[in-house]
Amino acid sequence: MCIDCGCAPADPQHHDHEHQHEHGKGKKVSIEEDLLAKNNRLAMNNRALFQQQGLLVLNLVSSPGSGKTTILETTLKDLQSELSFAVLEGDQQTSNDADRIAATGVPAHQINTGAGCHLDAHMVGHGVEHFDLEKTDVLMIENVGNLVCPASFDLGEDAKVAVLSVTEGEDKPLKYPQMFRASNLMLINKLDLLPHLRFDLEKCREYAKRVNPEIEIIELSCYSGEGLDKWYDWLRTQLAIKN
Ligand SMILES: Nc1nc2c(ncn2[C@@H]2O[C@H](COP(=O)(O)OP(=O)(O)O)[C@@H](O)[C@H]2O)c(=O)[nH]1
Ligand SMILES: [Mg+2]
Repeated sequence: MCIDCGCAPADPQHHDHEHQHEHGKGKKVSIEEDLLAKNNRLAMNNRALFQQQGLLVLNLVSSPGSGKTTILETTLKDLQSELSFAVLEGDQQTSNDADRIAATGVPAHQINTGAGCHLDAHMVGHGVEHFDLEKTDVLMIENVGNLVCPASFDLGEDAKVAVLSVTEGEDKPLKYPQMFRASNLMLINKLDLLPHLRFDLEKCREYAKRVNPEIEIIELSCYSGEGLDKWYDWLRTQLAIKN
């Protein structure tokens, strides 16, 4: 486990950095393996529960400010008459995002991770105790904002959805390959800002496919509404596959 951030990243460079600490290599690696093995067991339990309830579960991951909460707010407003949602909000501190979601009328629960840089399966297992899963079609999980730690932690979700906004630069899939490899879908958000930037959409798509040839890509803007219909169709398709 990383002393600095409390997570178990899969990045070998991160491990090299750890080895400069006083702990022995073997011991550190085995603590990481235990942590991830325990998380994977709990994620399996979550997945079994979600399966039993016919629940579609999406885990939204991104750097801070790419638009996860805005995408959720927009999606809930547009689709809540068609589907029943519940939302788990992960953040280190504050209940700001859960408050924003609750304002749409959808059940929301905030999980504060404190110093932790990601949600884990244990937190999610307890978080869903706040919802009536029998009456829920889709559980949305907004993970803590960063493109590193959440990649290593299975929450029992059906898919990770990586949100990348055009203000972040097209090279991010190459810089954070673990995250884009672990994700089933990449949403490129804030398309409305493209005229003001030098973001290369074509390159971004190519970089994402280079690290994960299977990844699906949808471009959208919560402000202009462009591309939202494709995201909603993707969501409906996932639900149909599940049930
Ligand atoms: N221009 C533009 N801004 C957006 C869009 N979506 C979100 N934002 C803004 O980006 C900022 C961060 O959004 P937020 O949803 O809080 O990001 P999060 O940290 O990933 O949850 C807010 O000021 C949003 O209004 C979009 O499609 N276009
Ligand atoms: Mg947010």
